[in-house]
Amino acid sequence: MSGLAVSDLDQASVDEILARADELGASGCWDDALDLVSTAYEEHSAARFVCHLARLRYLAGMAQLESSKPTATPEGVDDPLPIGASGLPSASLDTLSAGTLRGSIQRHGCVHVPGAIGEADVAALVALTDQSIAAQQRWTGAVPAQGPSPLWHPLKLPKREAVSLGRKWVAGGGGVLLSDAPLALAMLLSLYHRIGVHSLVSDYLGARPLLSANKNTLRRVALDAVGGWHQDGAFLGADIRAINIWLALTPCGVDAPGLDIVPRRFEEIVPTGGTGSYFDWAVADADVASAAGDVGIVRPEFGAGDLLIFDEMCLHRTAVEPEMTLERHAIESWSFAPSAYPNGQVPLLW
Ligand SMILES: O=C(O)CCC(=O)C(=O)O
Repeated sequence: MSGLAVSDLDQASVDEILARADELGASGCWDDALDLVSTAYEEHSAARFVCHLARLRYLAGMAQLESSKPTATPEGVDDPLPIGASGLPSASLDTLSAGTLRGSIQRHGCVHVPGAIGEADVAALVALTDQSIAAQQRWTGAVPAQGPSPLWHPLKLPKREAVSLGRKWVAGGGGVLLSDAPLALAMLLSLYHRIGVHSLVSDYLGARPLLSANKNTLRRVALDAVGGWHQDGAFLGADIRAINIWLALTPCGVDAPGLDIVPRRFEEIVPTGGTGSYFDWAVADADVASAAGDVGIVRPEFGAGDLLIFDEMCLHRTAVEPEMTLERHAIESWSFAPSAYPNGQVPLLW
């Protein structure tokens, strides 16, 4: 994906390409529509192309949900990966398969993939995160006067869906929804395609994934962040098929907020809202300690470019301590099988 270059196309030519993409979408050819607009962006850098891509992914996601047929949960489960230096099952991306991912999640709740993303891509994503946060902070609630910005352009949605995104809450926590940061979204998805994350997630879910606009976030976690223990299944609901690709963009876990994890499988949601829990969906420390038992809690030291892959049953929290001195950048990216998609989430075709 190209950056913030100035486009060589006039508005009428952009209009024409976008109209053609909308026609393709209306006739059900969503991939052709997405290809047409991403190629046009590659060639001409017009901001409206990359902004329209996010909207096309939403429309395609809705169409996919409407037509999706039940698909069985895939069954291949291999032995869990060995525990690595982080205290979690670990593998390189090219040796990780859906079977070992399943086996490791079913035993230890997650998989750590050190150094999955190279330095140049990490640096580009950190820059895009900072620029998208800055663009969002300039937001007054009005439509930007200069037209759509590829850094921050709120995805246009019906009111109920727009409200469900909780944009102000996400911004208050130092985040930007990826669906509102079209250039970062396009770059991340193209990167994940190129390095095999898309096919790993598809194999794991047994279907082409739908992202959730609510649960795909660029984050710059501040030192005063609140880290409530939780399982995402506590608010995503039961009977879903989900996977989160969490990407550390800066080193974290020692000087910057990382993640605390209970590295065991939970078949149930651990009781929430106990004494001292910050949110009603959060788990109190005492309940975490008894749920963790002998397995205990792991606070890995993540490097920039590491992935942590986990599902909705993994018990985790943002790990933050008064001694920490640095902010942390990361991207949270939840995907779901269309036939087991959670209620109330806004779909984006991946
Ligand atoms: O990045 C964080 O600190 C929190 C991430 C998280 O809770 C998640 O990805 O589900």
